[in-house]
This record gives sequence, C-alpha cells and structure tokens, in this order.
Amino acid sequence: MKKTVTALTLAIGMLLPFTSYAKNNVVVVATGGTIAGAGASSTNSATYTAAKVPVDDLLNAVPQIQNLANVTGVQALQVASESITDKELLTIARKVNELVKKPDVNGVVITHGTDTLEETAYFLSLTVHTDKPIVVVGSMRPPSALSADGPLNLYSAVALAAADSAKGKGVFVLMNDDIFAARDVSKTINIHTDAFVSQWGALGTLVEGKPYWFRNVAKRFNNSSEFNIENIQGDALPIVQIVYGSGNMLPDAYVAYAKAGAKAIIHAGTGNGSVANYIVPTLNQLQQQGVQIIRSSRVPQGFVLRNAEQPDDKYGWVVAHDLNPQKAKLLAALALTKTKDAKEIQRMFWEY
Ligand SMILES: *[C@@H]1O[C@H](CO)[C@@H](O)[C@H](O)[C@H]1NC(C)=O
Ligand SMILES: *[C@@H]1O[C@H](CO)[C@@H](O)[C@H](O)[C@H]1NC(C)=O
Ligand SMILES: *[C@@H]1O[C@H](CO)[C@@H](O)[C@H](O)[C@H]1NC(C)=O
Ligand SMILES: CC(=O)N[C@H]1CO[C@H](CO)[C@@H](O)[C@@H]1O
Repeated sequence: MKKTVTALTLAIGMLLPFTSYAKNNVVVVATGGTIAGAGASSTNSATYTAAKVPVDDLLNAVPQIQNLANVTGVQALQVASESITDKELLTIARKVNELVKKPDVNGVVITHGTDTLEETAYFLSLTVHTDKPIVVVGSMRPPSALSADGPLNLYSAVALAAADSAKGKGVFVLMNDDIFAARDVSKTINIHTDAFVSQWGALGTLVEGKPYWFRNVAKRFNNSSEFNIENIQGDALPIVQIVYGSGNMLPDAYVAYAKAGAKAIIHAGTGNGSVANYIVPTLNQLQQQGVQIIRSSRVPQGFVLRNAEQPDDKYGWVVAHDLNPQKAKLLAALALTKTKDAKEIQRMFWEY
C-alpha cells in the first residue's frame, strides 16, 4: 500500500513540471488614456496629461502580472480616448482580431481611456469572432496619483484574460473589481474610481486574481454576430450622429447632420426616447430622404419601447431598445454596412 502511494506521488511529481507551469499567453494592447497618463505631482488626480506612458512601463509597473500569465505588450495607439475616430477604432479592432487568430495567444487586454472605453468594448464584441477573452481596461486616476487605480485594474484585467472560465463569454470591461459585459456597461460618473455601471448588473467580480461569475449575456456576440471586422474595408464607418434631446429644441442640428452625410441620426430623446411634437415633421422628412431615425434616450437607465411614445411603425423609425445613444451609434453604423431597411435595422437592435 505504502509503496503504491509513494509511486503515485512520484508519478504526479514528475508530471507537474509539464502541467502546472504552462502559463497562458496574454497580450496587452495599449492605446493611451488616463491609465497611461502623467500628472505633475501625486496629488494631481484630475489635472494631468493622458496617453504619456509607453506600454512597457505600464507592464513593468505591475510585475505581479507575470505570475498570472506570460504577458507581452503592443503599443497600438497613444491617444486620449475622446479623440478616437473610426480610424483608431478600426485600428484597435483589426489589431485585436489579428492577435486572437494566433494559436499561441490565449487572451487580449486593451488599455484604453475611460471616455469612450464602453464604445470600443461594444464594437469589439460585435466585430471580433473568437471565444478567447478580450478585456478592455482603464483607470480613473493617472499612475502618478496617490491611490492610482490603474495597477490593480491592469492586474485584474490580465487575470481575466488568462482565465479559462472567461472563454466564450464575450468582451469584458474590467474596472474597480467588476467584470462587465461590453454591451451594457457605461461610464456614469467622471470623478470616482467606481465610474462604470451596467443597469443589468456586473457579470462577475474579480478578487485576488480570480474571476467569480454570476450571469451571462443574453444578446448576440462573438461567433454568433453577423458583423465581422474582416468584412469592413477602409478607415471609416457609415456616418451616424447623435442629437441630444431637451426642452425648446431647434430642428437645425438634424438637418445639418443629414446634409453633412449622416445616414442615421440617433435621437437621444427625453424620457422614453420622446420626440417634441414640433420636431416630428423634421424627422419624418429626413426619414423619407433615406436617413434612419433611431430613438434612444438621454436617461441612463431603462429602455425605449417601440410604438409606445411614438408610432414607429407608421413613421419607419427604429428604437435603440436599452442601448445608450453612443452604443446605438456604433450598432447603427455597423447595421448600415449591411442594409438600408429600417425593419432589418430594428431586428439588429433587438438582437445585439
Ligand atoms: C511569451 O509570449 C511571447 C509572445 O507571445 C512568446 O514569443 C514567448 O514564447 C512566450 N513565452 C513563453 C514562456 O511561453
Ligand atoms: C469562430 O468562427 C471562426 C470562423 O469564423 C472559426 O475559425 C472559429 O473556430 C470559431 N470559434 C469557435 C470557438 O467556435
Ligand atoms: C415611459 O414613461 C413612463 C413615465 O414617464 C413610464 O411609466 C413608462 O413605464 C415608461 N417606459 C417605457 C419603456 O416606455
Ligand atoms: C452569444 C454567443 O454568440 N456566444 C458564443 C460565444 O462563443 C462561444 C464559444 O464559441 C459559444 O459557445 C457561444 O454560444
């Protein structure tokens, strides 16, 4: 008996070097943002320059990530995320797509400014076909500030990208220990480290380098998405612009955007995506000219119901469902690469 146990222990001991030391490969794609920012002093948490620190310095500042995975870095861009255009967005998506296709890459982390982080994450979730974890991460304080949140966010993002349990669950936003689904997370406050929220809740939480899961996403993403970055040519998407709803509006912004070439206008309406009675004729006129009218809401939670506040069937409009205006803008742009049919675009808004 004792002999068998010893033999077994020996056998396991010999196997261990081949099993437990194979770390997953994670690539960090750096794009700039506050997480790569630099302030004049450690008390500058709000006054600093974004997009300064190169990717190698970001990784070297958190040496603990090398215990989680074999981590390498790529500097894709060095921008503050408010200045990201279609060109940069497509550059990021193509870079990530190229990486996930490599057999020796197990997961990808994108460091990104928080301003448009939710947009890039949603775009990746719609256009990159993979079951490998893709994690978009940022920070609210620059690395030079007291209690900078970037290092732990990066550590957690790498842990998530390296986790086998994260496979096939889509694109994530990792901020402040929370694991969010790309489609419904949004930046909701511009001063605190718990800036990102999803009205439907987080998918899970990341504690001491390990993810704990509580939900899945009910909408389409990864391999079941009909959009594919590989089918998008050039550096620009169809033009979609947002008009913010309020009291006492002028119709001029809608008309000007259409004149400038907008193929769809997201109406960030009051309340339930409402449209002022004196604005309705302008929107109907533009719709008849072939501009898609998409009702979203300026209210950060809830959703827009078709044919409730406005007769969308009658007008040929689309509702954005629970997508906020900036996410609706991206889905509309992708939809327009495939169709001009409002009914078909509406189907996409229900499914993604
Ligand atoms: C670490 O990742 C790099 C880049 O993907 C790769 O070239 C290298 O072989 C990896 N190292 C190990 C030990 O797997
Ligand atoms: C996803 O689809 C691509 C082709 O579009 C295929 O190569 C890949 O194996 C698929 N991945 C999974 C996990 O199904
Ligand atoms: C629309 O608005 C009213 C109150 O303003 C609310 O009671 C109703 O549930 C809203 N929701 C939707 C999805 O239309
Ligand atoms: C919603 C969706 O498309 N999920 C798929 C993501 O990829 C995994 C692995 O291929 C599938 O199992 C999911 O169905």
